[in-house]
Amino acid sequence: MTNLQQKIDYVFKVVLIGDSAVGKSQLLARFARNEFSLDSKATIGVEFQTRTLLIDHKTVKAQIWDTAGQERYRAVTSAYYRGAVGAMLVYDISKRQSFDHVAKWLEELRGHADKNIVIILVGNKSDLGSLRAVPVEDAKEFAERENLFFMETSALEATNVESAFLTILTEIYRIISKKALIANDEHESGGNSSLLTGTKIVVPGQEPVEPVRRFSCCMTSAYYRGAVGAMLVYDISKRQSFDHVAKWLEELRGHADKNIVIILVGNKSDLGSLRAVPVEDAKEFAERENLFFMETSALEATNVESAFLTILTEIYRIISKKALIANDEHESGGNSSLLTGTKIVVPGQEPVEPVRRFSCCSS
Ligand SMILES: Nc1nc2c(ncn2[C@@H]2O[C@H](COP(=O)(O)OP(=O)(O)OP(=O)(O)O)[C@@H](O)[C@H]2O)c(=O)[nH]1
Ligand SMILES: [Mg+2]
Repeated sequence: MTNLQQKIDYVFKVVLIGDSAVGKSQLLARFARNEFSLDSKATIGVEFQTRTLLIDHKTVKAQIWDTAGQERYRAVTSAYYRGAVGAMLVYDISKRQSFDHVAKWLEELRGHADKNIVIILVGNKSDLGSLRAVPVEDAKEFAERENLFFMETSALEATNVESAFLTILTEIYRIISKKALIANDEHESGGNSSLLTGTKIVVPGQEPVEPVRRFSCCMTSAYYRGAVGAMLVYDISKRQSFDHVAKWLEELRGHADKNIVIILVGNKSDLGSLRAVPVEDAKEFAERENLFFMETSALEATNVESAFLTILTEIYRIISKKALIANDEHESGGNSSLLTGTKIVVPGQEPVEPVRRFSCCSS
């Protein structure tokens, strides 16, 4: 089976947090690509990498999110934590301060993430034993008190990195597979679920045997969580795909932020001779439902750029207008009616914005 054909059973979002320079990005580089760099640059904004692995004969795609430990580079609103089912809280065993800040990071995490999120405390740079400033016992004790997994790692020597990630992923899998029977979309919607659900990916021809979902099409609300834009696509040469648009829209509106920007896209405009959906029908529908609309051809590269730019520009317009009233309090809870996205901070262009609720963590 090639990678492209691989069936993915679950996607688990895991976030990395902890002070700057403790090695978050290098732990991720080691886990995702088996790479390590000594002159790793401080992370700016948000990045993520994925690795697909097998757990209990299921294909799990780990989507690991990494952000800056430095406050001024952090892009973190609650959007960073939204949908996360696991977290790796990293300190540097040779930097006492990075361990002293762990409680603050945990507070931030618990304030923003799903309450059942699986957390592992990681003491990185175990290769620097001679410079140790945090006794293993202190960290163990803290982890036990706070009910966290705990492990010391070295991204440099590739010690326990695999093991640390596998510990969270396996625990997430254990919880989710146990809860699969009681999980349903009603519990999940709202983004504040007490169920740890992850994202179950349904691949055509490989539908899992499970209770019928509210919409026979598609996915769980985890897919929509945090989305600020949506492209609803049909095929202009397949009437049925247009007839289903209303169903997709209903699902979208039932799961996503109410201010999500939506564009209806009639794709395969190159197949004009096989047209089964008149432009007018689609335009009318889009107007009635207050959607943007465009016909595209991915094959001929017609309007594709334009369609994506239409949503992105509209999202930007709304967000920049709302920036003045948006704040973390509104966002937290994941049920915000504000379209907030994730603010990415670019070096040399730090935004002037109110000090965040947690001043913790970077020196
Ligand atoms: N000795 C040693 N150095 C490490 C290890 N992991 C990371 N480093 C080094 O520590 C420095 C910081 O690593 P990063 O991964 O960039 O740190 P970070 O936590 O992502 O920092 P921010 O992006 O600023 O939050 C780099 O020079 C890395 O090479 C490790 O296991 N052992
Ligand atoms: Mg980093």
